[in-house]
Amino acid sequence: MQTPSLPVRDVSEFAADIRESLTKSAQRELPSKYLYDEVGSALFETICVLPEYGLTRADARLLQKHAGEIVGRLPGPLQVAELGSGSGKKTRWILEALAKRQKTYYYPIEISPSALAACEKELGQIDMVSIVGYEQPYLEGLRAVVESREEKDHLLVLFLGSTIGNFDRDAGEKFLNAVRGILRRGDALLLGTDLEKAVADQLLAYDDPAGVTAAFNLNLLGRINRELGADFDLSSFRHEARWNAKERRIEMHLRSLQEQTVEIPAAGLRVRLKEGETIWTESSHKYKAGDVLAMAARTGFRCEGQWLDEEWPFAQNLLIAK
Ligand code: AVJ
Repeated sequence: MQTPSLPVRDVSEFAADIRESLTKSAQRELPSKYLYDEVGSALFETICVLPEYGLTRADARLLQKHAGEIVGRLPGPLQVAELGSGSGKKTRWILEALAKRQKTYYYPIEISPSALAACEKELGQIDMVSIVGYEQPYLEGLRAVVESREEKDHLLVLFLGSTIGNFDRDAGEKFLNAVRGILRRGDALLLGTDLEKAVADQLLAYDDPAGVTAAFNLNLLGRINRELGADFDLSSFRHEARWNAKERRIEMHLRSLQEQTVEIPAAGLRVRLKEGETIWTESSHKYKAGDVLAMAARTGFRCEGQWLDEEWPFAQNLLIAK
């Protein structure tokens, strides 16, 4: 049986989210999770190889270097779930380290069907590893994984790439709390966090000279055009990256270059944008190594290990549910 690539339920949820965020009065917004359609996911993969964007390479380096030690600190038999699998490339190091000692189940949890497919393709051939993908939001997927596990199994949850940085700080903490609530005592969470660095470097990472990040950001409007029948003129917007010093985060915005009206039929919406007004599309919070430890302690975890990259400030944090 063929499943439709875009179930009706998703279109209306997408439309409702766009409607709510785009009509906020003080500052219009769009939810960053919608950046990753097929085009957005491909552009993000390109961002990850840009010299200015060191985050993904730092994340991968740490995993490559320390995967043996990380899994060695955890009791078996161990199953692996991942929140937002992305392409799955970095996860290979963990799965290969684990496959040396046991047969391993890997459960990527990912709302983007194209990312899930890429991940299954990338990791499908590892000996001793079986993949079962969950096309669901993070917490729902994690609940489903936990319900299906056997009594003897321990769980390692991967939340890599500093995806947590997309949450506002208190929402991020709430999210860790919710993850903890789903886990059993002794289960583990491997959390990747991008650390604060020189502001100029951070800005360049989100506003690269080749314009890949600009295209990634603008594609969100293209996606709304394609899926909700909207008429955004992408050339009437400009990508902008800002460092918000108070909140210690990079913000991506799309600035309207002129006064304009946009129709979004499937959301039943007409939006009037002023010249110079921005739509806020993403936040990437940056951390200090100590922030993560404090956050872990407040959300029911203890830190079993923290590994820092030497080239690009980034931390891999191994947290154990208390
Ligand atoms: C995948 C959320 C970690 O915030 O750095 C990259 C996404 N946005 N360039 C990030 C992103 C612009 C990325 N995360």
